Amino acid sequence: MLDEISGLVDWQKLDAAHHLHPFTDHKALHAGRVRVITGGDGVFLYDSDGHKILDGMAGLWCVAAGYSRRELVDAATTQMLKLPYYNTFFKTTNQPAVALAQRLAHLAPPGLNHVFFACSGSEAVDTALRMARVYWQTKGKPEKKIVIGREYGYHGSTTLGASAGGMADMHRQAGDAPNFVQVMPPYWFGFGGQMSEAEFGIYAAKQVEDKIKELGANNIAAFIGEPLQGAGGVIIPPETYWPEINRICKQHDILLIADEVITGYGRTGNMFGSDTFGIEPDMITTAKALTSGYIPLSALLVGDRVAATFINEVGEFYHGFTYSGHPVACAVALANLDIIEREGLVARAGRMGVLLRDKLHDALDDNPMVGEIRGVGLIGAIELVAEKRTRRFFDKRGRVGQMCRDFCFGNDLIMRAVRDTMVFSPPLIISELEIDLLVARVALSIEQTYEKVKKEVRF
Ligand code: PXG
Repeated sequence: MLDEISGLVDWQKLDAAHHLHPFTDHKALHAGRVRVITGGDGVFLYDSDGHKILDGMAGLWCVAAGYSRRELVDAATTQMLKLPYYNTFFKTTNQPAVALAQRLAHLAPPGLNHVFFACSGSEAVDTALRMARVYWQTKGKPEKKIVIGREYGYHGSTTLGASAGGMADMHRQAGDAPNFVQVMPPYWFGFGGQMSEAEFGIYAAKQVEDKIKELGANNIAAFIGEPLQGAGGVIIPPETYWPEINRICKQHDILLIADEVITGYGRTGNMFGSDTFGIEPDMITTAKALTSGYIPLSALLVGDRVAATFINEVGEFYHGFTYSGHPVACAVALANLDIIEREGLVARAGRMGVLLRDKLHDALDDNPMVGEIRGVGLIGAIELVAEKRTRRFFDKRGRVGQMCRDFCFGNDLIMRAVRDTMVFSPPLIISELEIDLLVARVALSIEQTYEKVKKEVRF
């Protein structure tokens, strides 16, 4: 039906008339032209203007297995024909949900053997925060309510997720639930490099401990952190950071929640970011690559101490969603994990990530505006700075990043700009040739940005 009428419809106009987009300034959007994506294949997207675009972001960090995987479509179709929906409330389950829970328990780091399903990363985070509160209530410590997060952290867009994250704009727009505080992120490059990376990792972790001492460990439920901060600009902590956070959480009896909505299922070159960074979490939130984004699904992996409390002591947990354990979503996730395992995408992410960074260094190290290239597995960032030697950022943060992002779009490459940090996270199936294409397009875009910046921006 859509195909038949597509040539007759002004999709841009219709979109502007009725569609409110997420994280969008609509006035600015309507002044320009919305892009209509019509198809996808492998690492490429197609738009209604006939462009073939290299998706350097895997959608929103999620399309691990690439677009147009027939196997995932077949898994959904088969399950839809058999049982399109039933809930997992009221002493009921379904086979795909059981099989997926077992498989995730097997894949998870040691000690996490239970799974709670929801539909989005935000809901998984909300569930984790709720479980943390109920855990402490059950343990006779109801005053343990505060959750510590980090500036630039992103934990989703429900009111609790926005409050747990460290995005000031989101806090301002009603993301201000009580009992959330933030400390500094382990952003070594942004901190200016006065300390060695290892020293800075300890220093950033110490801010968590100082906050605990300030507020009292008896008032704190949990620390929540992404293994690396994705939406905040792919902030990769120094190696010293997470072991110290493990120690601090254990010593002060605080639950540790690793938000792996971006890092889960291979992105960093291990199945979980917790494996890559040596994190020992009580709970892990996952979503995105669990189904490669083909269908909404999230899974909260729950560690034994918390799970045992819920199973043996809590009684009823008054929480859940209509689509928790949705059979079609779980069937797609199982097929997606088959692809990830069969094609060795996790180890491949590690290998291809090294290759990608090597090529980026070759192409960009001489550019005076490139302050740092960093990454782990197939996720990374390029810092654009006003002065390379002193790591000085541009005065008006975000302008140059946006400029560069627009050049990328013009060159048929999707990258995200976070402030003036260009971030990338391509599908894990990206080939060496496609990496060459990505590097060529990003190098060209940065060169074009530099030429424009020289003319227009006061350094
Ligand atoms: N936690 C983390 C670490 C995330 O990255 C969420 C939770 C929330 O997931 P849902 O499925 O509720 O969106 C995320 C999502 C961006 C961008 O522009 C990042 C996300 C979502 C949308 C945009 O970088 N991350």
